[in-house]
Amino acid sequence: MFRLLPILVCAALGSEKPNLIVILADDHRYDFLSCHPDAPDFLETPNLDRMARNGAHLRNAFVTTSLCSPSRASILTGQYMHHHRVVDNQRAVPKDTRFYPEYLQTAGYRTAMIGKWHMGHDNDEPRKGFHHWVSFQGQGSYYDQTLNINGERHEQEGYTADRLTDQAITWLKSDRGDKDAPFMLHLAFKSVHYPFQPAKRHHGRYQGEKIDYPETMANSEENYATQSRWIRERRYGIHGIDHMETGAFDKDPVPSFDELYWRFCETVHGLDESVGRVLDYLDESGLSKNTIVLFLGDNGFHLGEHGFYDKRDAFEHSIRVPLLVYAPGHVKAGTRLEKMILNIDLAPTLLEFAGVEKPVNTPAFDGRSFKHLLDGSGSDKPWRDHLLYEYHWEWNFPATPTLFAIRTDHYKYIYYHGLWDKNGLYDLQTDPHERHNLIDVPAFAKKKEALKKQLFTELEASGALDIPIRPPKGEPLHDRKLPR
Ligand SMILES: [Ca+2]
Repeated sequence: MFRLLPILVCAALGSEKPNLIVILADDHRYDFLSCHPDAPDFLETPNLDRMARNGAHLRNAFVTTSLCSPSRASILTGQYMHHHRVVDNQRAVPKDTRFYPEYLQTAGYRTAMIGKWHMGHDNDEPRKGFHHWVSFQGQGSYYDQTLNINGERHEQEGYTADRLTDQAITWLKSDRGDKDAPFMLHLAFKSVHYPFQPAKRHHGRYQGEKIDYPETMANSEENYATQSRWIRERRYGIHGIDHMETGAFDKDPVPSFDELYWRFCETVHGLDESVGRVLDYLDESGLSKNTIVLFLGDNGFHLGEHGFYDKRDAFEHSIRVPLLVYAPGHVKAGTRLEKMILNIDLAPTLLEFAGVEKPVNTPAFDGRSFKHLLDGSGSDKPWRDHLLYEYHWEWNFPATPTLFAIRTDHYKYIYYHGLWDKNGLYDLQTDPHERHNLIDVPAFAKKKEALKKQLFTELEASGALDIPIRPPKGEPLHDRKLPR
């Protein structure tokens, strides 16, 4: 009997691979968690706070490209945009793309994708790697969204985040097939992407609350004195706060910033409720003992910083994302991580938690596993001290140029490609709002040159300088509005 024990232990461990749930929010700012010191005072996200309190808050999480489709592709491939080649929001993924859920599926996991896919506008059909598929075309809508469920379209009524949560809980409860197999769920919400539409029960919840406008929002000489010219110019387009979402014509009045801000917060609150329903089910069913739940955003979002609205650029509010992990059996409550974690790190991390090796002859991950930082098994090991960021100019939204950036804990250097304009250099410790561009300050000339050299050495070695130019596609929102 005694001799059999190791075999039994192995079998037991083998059957207890952790379940994995990734909850992906759209355009959710890193600081819009009510437990974050910079959150608006009135914002309530009790369930995200609960994840942070009972799990880990990774306080320096970033994307390597701040745009929906490229970032989603990075999360699912573990690769930079220049490797997976989903370079804008207009095109489907290349045919040979490999997503990490495929590897989990091969290793015996039951896998589901529920929610917004948005890599290619026109196709809601099931993609490989998932046993169960619930999605819709492109951006989808906040209400009455028809869902493609495993190849068949089903009309839905009500708030899309609620319906997607219903779908997720039903799958967890009864539809995931072999209950002894571990599972992986990718649950991607439309919330909180524009046009911010809260659930009807939340509409107006924050109306009239005091908004703390960012320091860099005003169209003042002080704010733009040292900045590249394109930054001020962006105010006069669809992604500037003076003309946001005015479409192809210079409509008047411009939508109210305050109204958009309140609706954004109310939409975040509804998203938080959905997260709470998933966590409640996991706790009630006992699944949370062996399930790793990650919550993150696909990119950041400006609400007035630098006069911006939207994302894409390399400033902090564009590239930072919220990242929380709730995994009672694996991650200690109250864990706080300050190290820089990237969207390309998710796939290798989840595979390591699952004990699944990436199959041979599959594309290399650019990211690295942060499992040892989360579970404390190697928190003293060396970790990255900088990140690389890339964004390619988009025909549809031309205000933001092609750019490359390198960010350390102390400095950020931003190179703008193809512009007769200044580049950017910011001291993040003395100037966290990135208002003072140091690019022309002689005392920082050596720092600037060193970061530029490092940026281009690493981009070139990785193959990132081979920028694809593709035929323009989709609606151009080129209009440059009049200053107001
Ligand atoms: Ca997004």
